[in-house]
Amino acid sequence: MKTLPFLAAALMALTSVTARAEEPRPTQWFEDARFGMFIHFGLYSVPAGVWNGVRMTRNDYAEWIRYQQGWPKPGGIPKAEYDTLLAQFNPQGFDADAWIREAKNAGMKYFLITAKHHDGFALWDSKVSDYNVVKATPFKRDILAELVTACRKQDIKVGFYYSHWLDWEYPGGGLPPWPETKGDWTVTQPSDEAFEGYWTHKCLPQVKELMVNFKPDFMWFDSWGDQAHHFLTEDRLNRLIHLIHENQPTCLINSRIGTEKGVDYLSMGDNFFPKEGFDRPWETSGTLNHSWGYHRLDYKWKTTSQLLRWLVDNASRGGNYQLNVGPTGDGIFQPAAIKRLREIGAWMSVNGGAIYGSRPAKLPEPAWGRLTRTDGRLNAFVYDPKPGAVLEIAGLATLPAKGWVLETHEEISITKTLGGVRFTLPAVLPDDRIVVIALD
Ligand code: FHN
Repeated sequence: MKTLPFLAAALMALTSVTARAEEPRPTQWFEDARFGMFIHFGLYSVPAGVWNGVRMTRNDYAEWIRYQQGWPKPGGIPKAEYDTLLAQFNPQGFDADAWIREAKNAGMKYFLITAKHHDGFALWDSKVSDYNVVKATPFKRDILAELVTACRKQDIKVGFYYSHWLDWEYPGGGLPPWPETKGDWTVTQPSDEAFEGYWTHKCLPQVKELMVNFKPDFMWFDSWGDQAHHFLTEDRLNRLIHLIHENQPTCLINSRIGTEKGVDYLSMGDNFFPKEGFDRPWETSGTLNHSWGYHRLDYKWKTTSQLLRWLVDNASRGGNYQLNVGPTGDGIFQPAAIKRLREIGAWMSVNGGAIYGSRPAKLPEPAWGRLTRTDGRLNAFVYDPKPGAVLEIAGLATLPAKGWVLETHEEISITKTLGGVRFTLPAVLPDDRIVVIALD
C-alpha cells in the first residue's frame, strides 16, 4: 500500500515528460518571423581562409580550412598545428549586444550561431569538452551565454548550429566525406564503434548542455550525403531528438539533422531558393558573399537588391531566409556586411508589414514579382518597378476596396478585369528594387 502513491507519482511524472516531449511544438513564431541571422564564428575566423600565406583551395569556405583536399599536403592541417589558433583566438571587438542590435535593425527576428562547427571547438563553457572558448583560449568569455542574454533582452529568438556528424577534434567524430567521393587522398573514417563513442561522450552530452544552460528556441543540425546517413542511424537520431525535447520541449529542430520525420522545419541546400513552397515550415540559409566563416579574400558580395529578392521569393512561397554573417577574428562585422544588413533593414522598416506573419497568397505567381497574404490583405511585390506600369494579378475574384504603396501610403488605381485585378503604379516610385503595393 505504501509504495502505491510513490509509484503513481513516478508514473505521472513519466507520463508528463513523455506527453511534453510528444506535444506539437509551436512553429508559428518561426513562420511569422521569416527572416533571421546566421553566424559562423570560431577558430577558423582567425586565419580567415589563408594559412601560412597560402589561400585555401576547393570549396573556399573559411570554416573548412583544416581539411582541404590536397592542402597544402595530403590530410590537411595537422591538429596540433591547427590548435595554435586556440592561443590566437581573442576577439576583443566582440560585443553581443551590438551583434544582436545589428540583426534586429536588419529586420531579423531570430539569431542562429555555430555553437560548435566541424572543427569541434565550442563557443561556450562546456563541462563536457575543454576544447572550448573559456577553457582553451585567452578570451575566456562564454560567447553563447552573452549572446543568449542579449537575444532575450532584445526580444530575438535564439538557436544553435551544432555539427553532430562531423567533429574533427574528438576521436571517432565524422571526418570530411570528400576523399571517398572525389579521391586524390584518403581519410580513414572512424569505425561505427568509435563514432558511437563520440556520440555518447561528446555529441549527446554537449547538446544536453546547450538545452539545460540556454533553453534555445531552435536547433540547426548539419548533415548531407551518404557518409552522414551511414553514421546518423535512426536509433542515434531518435536518441538525439528525444534528449532535446526531454530537456527543452519547445525547441524546434531542422531536417538536416538527417531525417524529415519528427522534426519541425525543412532546411534547403545552401543558398538554394526553391521555385515552390512546401506544406510545412521551411528555410533557406544563405551567405552574404561566398564563404560562411570570415574569409579575408572573399569579395563575392551579393547585392542588396538580390538579397531582398530572395527574402521576398521565400516569404511568398511560405519559407524563411537565414542570412549568414562571418564576423572577423576580432569579433566584428565587416563594413560590407553591415552595409547590406542596414540597407535590408531600411527596406524592411517600411515594407516588413508584408513579410512578417505573411503566408502564400495562393494565387498564380506573377511574372513581374511576388505575392503574400497578411490578415485579409494581399501584398504585391513589384520587382524592378517602372513608373506608371500597368500590372495584373490573375485569379483574384473580387475587386479590393483600395490599393496603396505600402511605403508612402499613396493610393493607386485598381480595376477589375475578366481574369483578375489590374493596378497602375504611380508616376514617382519610392524604390527602384522592389515596391510593395497593399490591396485591402
Ligand atoms: O560544411 C558546412 C558549411 O561549412 C556551412 O556550415 C554550411 C551552412 O549551411 N553547411 C555545411 C555545408 O552545407
